[in-house]
Amino acid sequence: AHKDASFSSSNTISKDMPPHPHRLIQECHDKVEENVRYSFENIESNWDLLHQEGEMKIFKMEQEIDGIVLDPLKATHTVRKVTANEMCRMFWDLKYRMDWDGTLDWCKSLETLAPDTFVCHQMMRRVWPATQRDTCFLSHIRKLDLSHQTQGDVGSWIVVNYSVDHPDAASKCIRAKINVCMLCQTFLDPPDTKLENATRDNLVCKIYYVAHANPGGWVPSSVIRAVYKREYPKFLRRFSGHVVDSFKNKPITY
Ligand code: 6CM
Repeated sequence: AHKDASFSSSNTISKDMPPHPHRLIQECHDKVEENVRYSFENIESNWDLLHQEGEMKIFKMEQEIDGIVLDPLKATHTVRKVTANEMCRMFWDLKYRMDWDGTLDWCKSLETLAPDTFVCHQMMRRVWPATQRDTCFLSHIRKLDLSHQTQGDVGSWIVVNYSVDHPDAASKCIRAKINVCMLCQTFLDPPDTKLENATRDNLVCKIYYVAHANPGGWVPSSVIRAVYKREYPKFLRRFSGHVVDSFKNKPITY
């Protein structure tokens, strides 16, 4: 029921909460469309299971260009007691970032383009023996309308983080390039629960996370693959645990 080859930004934009206009809105539409497609693409034989833990599954596809590791990464996870909105909001909103992202020295917003879109500059922690990396990316959150293709979905949200240039993002280290997305869908368990009667115990959030990263320069492939193998499961575990803890006594937001 999840598969549909005919996504376009016009048929996934939520009618009740369309995105705010700004100078990079078309690029945001394109990245949303591309990442919705990546999220729902089938895992074929060219993907390897990197890690499995409960309902969390992380796959990678080995890919190198000129000796630089580009391994795309795809993860799916199911987390209970939270909604897609809560997951995506915590992933997007910079004020929570340092509470869950252990790979960073710092992060800051360089420019707010709209209430749902800003330019983020982040410094990654240095990983020995590689040179330190930073990233500068547009971060955009939006409500999706996937009701036409997923039965039982009571609210879908997406965050896309994709690299952009910005005059205020000067840096002395190496700039990594990213195209990352977190897409979440809320379901109710049991499925016939009335939305207005649902409690946190009825919430099931399905997560699709896709990361394309270019380290921006050579790093020994064994080092970068070891970092990914350690850090992506840690991130998904820590992030989802943090969202569950943060919202446990709060009213539900779809
Ligand atoms: O998605 C994650 N975090 C977001 C908020 O911070 C944001 C960041 C994405 C960065 C993705 C990883 C880029 C890796 C670039 C190459 C670095 C090479 C370092 C040298 C190592 C030897 O979307 C969670 C990110 C979890 C990262 C593992």
